[in-house]
Parts: sequence; structure tokens; C-alpha cells
Amino acid sequence: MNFVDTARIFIKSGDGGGGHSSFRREKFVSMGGPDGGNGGRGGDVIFRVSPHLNTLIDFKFKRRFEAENGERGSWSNCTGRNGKDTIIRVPLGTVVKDAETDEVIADMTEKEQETVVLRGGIGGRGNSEFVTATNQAPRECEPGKPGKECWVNLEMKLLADVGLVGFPNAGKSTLISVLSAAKPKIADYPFTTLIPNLGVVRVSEDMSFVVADIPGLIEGASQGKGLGIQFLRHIERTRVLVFLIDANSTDYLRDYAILSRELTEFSPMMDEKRRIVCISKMDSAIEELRPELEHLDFPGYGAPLIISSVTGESMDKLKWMMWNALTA
Ligand SMILES: Nc1nc2c(ncn2[C@@H]2O[C@H](COP(=O)(O)OP(=O)(O)OP(=O)(O)O)[C@@H](O)[C@H]2O)c(=O)[nH]1
Ligand SMILES: [Mg+2]
Repeated sequence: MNFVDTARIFIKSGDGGGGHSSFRREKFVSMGGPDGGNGGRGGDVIFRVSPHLNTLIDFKFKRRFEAENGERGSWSNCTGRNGKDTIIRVPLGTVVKDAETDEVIADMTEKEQETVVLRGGIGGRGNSEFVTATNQAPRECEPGKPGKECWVNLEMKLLADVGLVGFPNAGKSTLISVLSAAKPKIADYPFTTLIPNLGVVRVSEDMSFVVADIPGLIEGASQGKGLGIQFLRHIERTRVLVFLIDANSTDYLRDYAILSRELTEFSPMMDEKRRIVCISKMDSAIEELRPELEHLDFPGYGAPLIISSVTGESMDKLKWMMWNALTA
């Protein structure tokens, strides 16, 4: 599976410029005082959230980011120019990890967030800074401190509020296409969705939230069956999970238990989220089933909401249930 939401890049902050060693030149004075300036600071490597980016695809083409080195100091106590910072624009929700240690070094979760990840090296001192009572004419000066460099992994976790989970074909993509303006691929075979889709659901003019439609889960996904469970990281941070269980299933409670188990395998945090359990595609099932469905008792949850994306049954109700679960 190749999700375009991870990338590995090389970053380096600028080296500090070297200090300079020189002496004032004045008419009639053979050797003036020391006047070698300090080196400039190397540029920093900074990550900045850009509202216009939705993927990490740009990093497939550019993988090296180096800030500018500081300039050397020079005559007349001139300090070298500082190196320019390099600013790396990433989508909201990008996590930056040290590729070697896997340690999180920046978590870009705020709009307009800016985080310095590598500081540039400081400039070296010029010889004018080495003057002492006993040495009025030092020749000594320092090199700049080198910048830092490393490989980092970028991971973009989509910042959805609500995650849709269900077996393949349960109608997740269809539901998001009805609730939001998202236009995901929908088809009558399992594993249609390979890459998560996000949709903005508008409850009223200034009330909206983001729903994530992810690939279908199957029994054994945590052991690698189907598409595995890696994609669950896209809903790791949602506050609410909506379970879709096909009205045509032969064992609703079992389906729910399997889904729950795979989620727990991925992370126990999944158990702590609020849940909404839906029976989906009601229009395609025989109507006589309805009383039975209405009396299902999902452990820890109770009776499901019965919906159909095709007829629109309970779509508004579901929207509000999601909103209420989010804001409760
Ligand atoms: N009758 C009926 N069919 C539906 C409904 N929702 C989805 N379908 C159909 O069910 C099939 C699967 O729908 P998808 O929305 O692609 O299902 P999915 O859960 O996203 O599937 P994966 O991406 O494979 O996990 C498609 O043929 C849809 O047209 C519904 O409410 N009623
Ligand atoms: Mg789908």
C-alpha cells in the first residue's frame, strides 16, 4: 500500500560563519587594533503549517532542505550576515519524527504553527573579541559552529473528528458522499477505498466537522489480512467512531465484536472513543427485519440507528448524533 502521507526528507541547519582575524589599517599606524568581526549565525530549519496543503506529495520531488550558512566575519568589526532559515511547509496534522530514533520532534497540529526543528550553528568570534589586558593584539579567532543535520520522517495524520468503520462494502464511502461534498469512489466490491477520504459535514452555518472514510476492516486485519490495520492511524485522533453494519449481515453482533476487536488490537485508545452504531443499507434489506434490528442490543451501546444513504433514512439524525457526540 502506498499512501501519499508519509515522506522521508533530509534537513540541515546552516553552519555558523567563521570569525575573522584582522587589524585596523590606518594611515601612519603600522598596525592598528584588532578588528576581525564575528561570523553570522547559520539559518534554522523551521516547519510551518500551510493551510493550502493536503498531502505530503511535494516531498516525493524535493527531499533535501538546507538552511543557508552564516557568512564569515570581516574587517572593520563587520559581523557576517546570518544565513537564511529554510521554511518547510507541511499540511496541518503532520508529525515530524527523527528517522533514527522515531522520536517525535514536531507535531504540527495548530493552524499557522511554526516550529524550529534544527537551530543553525552560531558564528565564531573574530579576533577583536579576544583582546585581554595582556594581549592587545590577538590573532586568534574561532570557526563557526557547524549546523545540525538529520533524516526525518513525515507522517500526516488526517485530522478527522469522526471516523467511519465497517467491513468492506458496508457503505462507508456512500455515506460520506451523502453527508459531505466528498466524492469518493464507490463500488460493489470489497476494498474499493484504498486511501482515506475526508469530508466536511455541515450541521448549520458555523457548525461543521470532518468525517474520515477509511478502507474496510476484516477479521484478522491486525494480523495483516485484507489491507491490514495501518490505515487506522488516520482515525487514531478522532473523538467519535461510527460503526456501519450492513443490514444484510447474518450476525450483526458478531460483526460488531470483530470490528471492535481489530480496533482494540490497533490501539486501546479506540475503546475510549464515543461510538455510534448504525445498521446501514436498510433499503436493501427486507423490511420485516426492522423490529429485530430495532431490538438489537450492542454491548455497551444499546440499540443501533437504522440508516440508508440511498433513501436518506436518518441521515439528519445521524449528523446530529455525530455533532452531539463530538460536543458532549
Ligand atoms: N441499497 C443501498 N446500497 C448501498 C447503500 N450504501 C452503499 N450501497 C452500495 O453498497 C456498495 C458498497 O458501497 P461503498 O460505499 O463503496 O462501501 P464501502 O464501505 O466504502 O466499501 P470499501 O471501500 O470497499 O470498504 C455500493 O454498490 C453502493 O452503491 C445504501 O444505503 N443502500
Ligand atoms: Mg469505501
